Amino acid sequence: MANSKTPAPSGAAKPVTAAGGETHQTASAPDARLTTNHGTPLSDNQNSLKAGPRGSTLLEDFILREKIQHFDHERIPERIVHARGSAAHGFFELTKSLSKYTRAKVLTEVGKRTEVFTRFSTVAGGAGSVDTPRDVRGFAVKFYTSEGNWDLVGNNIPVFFIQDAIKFPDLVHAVKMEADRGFPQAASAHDTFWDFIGLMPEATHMIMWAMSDRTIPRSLRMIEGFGVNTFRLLNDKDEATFVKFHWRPKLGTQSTCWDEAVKIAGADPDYHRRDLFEAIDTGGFPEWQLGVQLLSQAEADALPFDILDATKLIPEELHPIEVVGRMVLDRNPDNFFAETEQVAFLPTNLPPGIDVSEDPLLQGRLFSYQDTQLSRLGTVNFHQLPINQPKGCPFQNLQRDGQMQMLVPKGRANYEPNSLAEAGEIGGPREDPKGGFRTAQIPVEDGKVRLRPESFADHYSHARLFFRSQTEIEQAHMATALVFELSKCSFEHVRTRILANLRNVDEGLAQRVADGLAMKLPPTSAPAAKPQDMKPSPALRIVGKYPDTLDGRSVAILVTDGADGAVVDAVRAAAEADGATVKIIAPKIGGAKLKGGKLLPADGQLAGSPSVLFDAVALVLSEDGCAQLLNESAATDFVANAFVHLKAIGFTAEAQPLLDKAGVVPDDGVIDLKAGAKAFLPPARTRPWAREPAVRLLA
Ligand code: HDE
Repeated sequence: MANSKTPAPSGAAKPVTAAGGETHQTASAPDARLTTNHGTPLSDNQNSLKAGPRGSTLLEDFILREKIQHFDHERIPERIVHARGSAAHGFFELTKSLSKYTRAKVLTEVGKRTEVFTRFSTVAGGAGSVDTPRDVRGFAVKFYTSEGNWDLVGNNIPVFFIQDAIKFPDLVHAVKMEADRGFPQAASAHDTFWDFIGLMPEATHMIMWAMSDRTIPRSLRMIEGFGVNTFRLLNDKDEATFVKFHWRPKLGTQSTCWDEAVKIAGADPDYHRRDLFEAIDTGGFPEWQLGVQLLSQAEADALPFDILDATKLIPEELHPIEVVGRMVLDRNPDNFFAETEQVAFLPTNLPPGIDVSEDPLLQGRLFSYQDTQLSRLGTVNFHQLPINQPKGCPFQNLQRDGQMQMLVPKGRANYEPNSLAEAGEIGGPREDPKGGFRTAQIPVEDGKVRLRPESFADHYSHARLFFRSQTEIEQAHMATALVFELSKCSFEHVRTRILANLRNVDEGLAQRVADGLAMKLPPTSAPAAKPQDMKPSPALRIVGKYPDTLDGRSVAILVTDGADGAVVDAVRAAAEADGATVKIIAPKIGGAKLKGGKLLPADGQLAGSPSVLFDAVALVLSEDGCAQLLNESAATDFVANAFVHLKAIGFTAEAQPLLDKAGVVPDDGVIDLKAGAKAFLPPARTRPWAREPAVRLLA
């Protein structure tokens, strides 16, 4: 049927536009006009070529075919893991030289800025899944160093589920959507995951981290990062030192509550992506310190566990973390697909002076990432994509051709050695024995075996260390998370096996989880090695370490018509002076008419801006405005959720009926704003943890 806006066919052979003159934008300058992919300028981008104005479309229309065909192929396979990600450009600046340990320029040239591209991700969900499931976060940094790219492809948790790469496909199959039903998406709370975990006691330490608040982060700007695997640094004399890499966020490590994370998923599925983008867009550049733990072979040998085992961490109380640089992310990508989607991280991208260890998890990763890019990006030439190309140094060799070859190499010689350079021809690049990449000379001791070393056998001491190092609040959250996840498992034997394993971590924890499930504690499972008590590491906590400002956080001020503008201004000024972003939320997006008649424009409408999206809230209402909100569930939810999610609530006296209806009970985090807007800041900077037992039955 003809589009109603399309002028009736006149019989004249003049082009007909669908949208009419107003939206039919034209250009005649060559650099402004639309073309096909091969450069032919278009005269009409509104209509396909048809047999008559109301007739069938012609196969001849190569312009339509090219456009539709390109569109049909716009998607590439998403990453098998870490599919959902967000990224940014920035720089790394070295503040302390590691020249004693490495010859890598990126770690020896103090003050030099190296460009980086950093991609954060969830692990289990697909590319279109939400940002806030309980999940590990990927933290992958590509440093464009002057000696080639260095990719530090890490996570926000310093250990991993498994010890050997051969178990990775099993782990990922178990956590992803179940094979027959295709759900749940982006969730570990289901039978196959916990079945696998129960049968793989080596995962227990990682499970302690996964059940902690670290896996429900407040912001990607507020996560730590870890290289996880052990690497080596090699100095000028090729002497090797073990190294563990750490990223520490300037804004501190901060988390949400589980119920809050669940509700954010509905309110804003792009919560973390938006937060990162908007922070950078408004000049609030996220920053991290890079720290290293350095260990000689003798120091590694003295550890009561194997430094090659990625299920173990080295407590920083035992080997301190030395800060050697900082990373700042200061530019959003120009194009999500070209950069964030097409970036290819490879743990094998190592500049001279940084080398791998024999960690069997890392060894498998050395193959996997290169391999996966071939199916994801489709060609061995993926390194030629702008986001993957080395910068500030040439990349050249005698590899040739392949699909989508973008380069035009010159010369006759495509082999090495060759002697054509001497004949005046281009002979190509040559190896550099001194400055090139060299592998650490590590003696190979044994014959070929397919077995797990005895030194990897202890699966519980570190899980115990992590649990016992936490504050009581964090321990309660872990126990509660375990109860939640296991309650989603329909097979009783799956739950029972986890309980049996937990007894090796901590009897109290196992009992709490059993009580939370209303199950009996089963006999303890037999550990491969007897768990040891290690000295607790308070460095592993989050609670009690929130920074003493609102830097990077957000405050909502809920207003109604007739609200007192002076109070709004005072709260806004105090919160902004403390570093927060302030948003005005009103029942209508047009804003609220304040006492005195002035219109205060709103940043968000109440129903679409629930309190889960903010770190603290202030209720500046008029008596009438409050009376109306008593009949609006979005308003009661706004207040009730702020309360149960342990947020500071500032209020004017007129808001009391709403506080009462929402079940808010006065405590240190509920602040009458007549005491002054500043009184609202201290509870807003943290979470009033003491409130939690009053609002949640914790395990
Ligand atoms: Fe990955 N991992 N991984 N992984 N991983 C991938 O590579 C793999 C592991 C990590 O933002 C894939 O390009 C194996 C540990 C991040 O693009 C794939 C093993 C750590 C990212 C792959 C591991 C990570 C990936 C999928 C066990 C923390 C996202 C797409 C031996 C140190 C990078 C891709 C980005 C991505 C394989 C274990 C971190 C399939 C085989 C341990 C941050 O190659």
